[in-house]
Parts: sequence; structure tokens; C-alpha cells
Amino acid sequence: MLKRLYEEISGSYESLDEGCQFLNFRTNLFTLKEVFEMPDARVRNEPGQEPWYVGWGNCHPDILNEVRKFYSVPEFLPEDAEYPATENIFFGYETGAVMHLDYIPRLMWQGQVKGNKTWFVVPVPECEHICNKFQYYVEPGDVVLLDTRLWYHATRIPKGQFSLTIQSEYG
Ligand SMILES: O=C(O)CCC(=O)C(=O)O
Ligand SMILES: [Fe+2]
Repeated sequence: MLKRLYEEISGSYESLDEGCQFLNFRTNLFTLKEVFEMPDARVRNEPGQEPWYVGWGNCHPDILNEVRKFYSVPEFLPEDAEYPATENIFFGYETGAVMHLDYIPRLMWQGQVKGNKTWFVVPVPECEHICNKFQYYVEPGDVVLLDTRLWYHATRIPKGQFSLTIQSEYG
């Protein structure tokens, strides 16, 4: 469905050149178009294929509207919170996100839609004397709230599993 939306809605791929970030982590695919055009066997992570894992900002208003028909933002977020007009999608197999900090203006929430994932969380050096690293495992339906600006984070998906996540900000 996502592939069809990006192919049919004009200007959608271009939105990624205009401030909406594409993250390829360890994957050798450098644009969303390349992701949607990879061979079927690799899409399904068949034996012998190289696993892929990517994320991007879904900030084209028409595509965001379509995708939001399938979920709503977590109901327990503060009623007076400010939300950006974009959400991020992360999906793929196995490798997950490399360890990083986010440079974002607000706090983030992330809903696990499909598959399971382990998060590895590490404090910034300023907090190492009292903060400990930790990890946790999420399943479909779990929502993560983590200040990803203050905690380094990486993710890993169990071998052979596909993970799909919706992530955005509130503040
Ligand atoms: O879901 C992932 O694999 C990484 C997500 C992430 O980096 C984030 O939400 O800031
Ligand atoms: Fe992040």
C-alpha cells in the first residue's frame, strides 16, 4: 500500500528531498524509491538475501492522511500537547537502527505495529555516574515513550522477523 501511494501521489518522493529525512542505517538502499523497487525476494528477506531496515519522514499530507486511517496517536498523550505535521515509519528485518541520538525538538512516541523488537538504551556521558544502560523488548500494541535526545538508542529485530513501527513527536 505504501509503495502504491508513493507511486501514485505526485510529489511524494520529492517530499523526501525537501526536509523529510530518509534513514538507511546499515542498509545499502539510499532512497525510498530504491526501497520500493528492490527485488521481491529481498523485500521478503528470503534466505540468501541481505536484510534491510530503513526509516523515513512521512510528511506528504495526502499520504499521511491515508496512513492515519489505520491508527490514531496514543490516547494518553497530554491533551494540550503540540504535534508535528509528520510521522515517521520504520520497517524492515533484523538489523534495526544503529546506536544514535535524535536531534528533534520534542519528545517522541513510537507504536509497535508488527513484529517484535529489542531496544538498547545507553545514557549520554554526562549522566553515566548515575544512569545505567538498559534494554527492553516490544510487541505489537506496545507504545514506547523515551527521550531519544538524552538516551542513545539502537534496535534489533529477531532473526527472520519483520518489524513495522509508527513514530512521531509530542511536546
Ligand atoms: O525503531 C527503530 O528502529 C528506531 C527508532 C528511532 O530511532 C527513534 O524512534 O528515534
Ligand atoms: Fe532515534
